Amino acid sequence: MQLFQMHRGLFALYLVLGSLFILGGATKCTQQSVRKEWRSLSREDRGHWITAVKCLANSPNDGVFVSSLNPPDIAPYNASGSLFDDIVYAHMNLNHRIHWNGLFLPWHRWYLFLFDSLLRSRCGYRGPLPYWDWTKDAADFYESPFFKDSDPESGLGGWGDASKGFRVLDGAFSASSSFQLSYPFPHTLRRSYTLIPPLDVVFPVPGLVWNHTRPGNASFTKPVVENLIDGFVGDYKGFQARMEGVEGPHLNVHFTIGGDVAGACPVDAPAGCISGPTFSSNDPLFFLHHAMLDRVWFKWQKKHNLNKNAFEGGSVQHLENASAFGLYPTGGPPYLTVESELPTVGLSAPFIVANMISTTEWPLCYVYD
Ligand SMILES: [Cu+2]
Repeated sequence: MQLFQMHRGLFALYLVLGSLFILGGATKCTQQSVRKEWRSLSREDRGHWITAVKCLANSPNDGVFVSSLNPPDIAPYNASGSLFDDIVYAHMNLNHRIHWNGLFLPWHRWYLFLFDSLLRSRCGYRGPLPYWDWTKDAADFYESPFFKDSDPESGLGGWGDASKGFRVLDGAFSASSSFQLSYPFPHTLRRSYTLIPPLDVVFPVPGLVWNHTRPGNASFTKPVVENLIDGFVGDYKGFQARMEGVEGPHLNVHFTIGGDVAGACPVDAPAGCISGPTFSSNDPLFFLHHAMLDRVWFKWQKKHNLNKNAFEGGSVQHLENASAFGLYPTGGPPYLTVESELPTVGLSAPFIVANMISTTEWPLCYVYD
């Protein structure tokens, strides 16, 4: 309990210092960390990352979470959840403010930064932040060796067992491991491979036309990513809309994996469980997937001077029908600027969009290999 109080005190101090740094603008990077592809990490480092993630899932939360939106379609906050659960709940609570509007890319960049910072400060992780280059697995996603690492210490595990509600039974995050989830109800990790994600069910925008025969993995091949990085010169809105939209890699990786990372309630879920992108960060794969999306943004930013500091987008998502979504795929008015604040629900010092544009400037200080 004493330790817990001390953490809270330190955290409050951190919040104050963080704010001062932002106001003063005097902080510089002392070094640049290099984020690496999961499979280029040593087995030891993969094990260390997984151990740190499980440590967050077995650490008490800091009692600093502050609700921002309180949307009616999510489970109530669980004050006795773990620190990992608090991170998941931040994504649930803010769902409508951070998807299909201008905050999508900068907010998820902050979210990864927060997760990585906590892995280090609370659970002693010292290795590189891993990303997952799913273009290497797109050709035969189901059979990819990526999903066949069953090592109980360093393996991410594979597909869930259909006869057991798609619970993952192998790898370090298996049902019998210490990795237990709270939201939207207590359960263990699930993955449910889906060749052609039913986008009209999982992304219900009335009137939206999509191709019912197109496998999800067609949306995250190497040529798709190359087109994203090479295209949309100076067109931030076009770049984000393509990445986040129905034909882009963001949704399709989430929904091809299925289960928790798709925010899908299982058939045996208690009443009141509502599917949506909310609890998708339950699966640690979420962070590897979003690090890859972040890397694609990083590469696009480096590709052209006009991309480097590009940012635009609305603050309000428009999923009410296809024509509104077509008009405002990255949000409608009021419009955001780089001075707009990122909602951090008390989990870190406040940041603005401008803090998340350049990865090589404070507070981020990283590059991708
Ligand atoms: Cu998200």
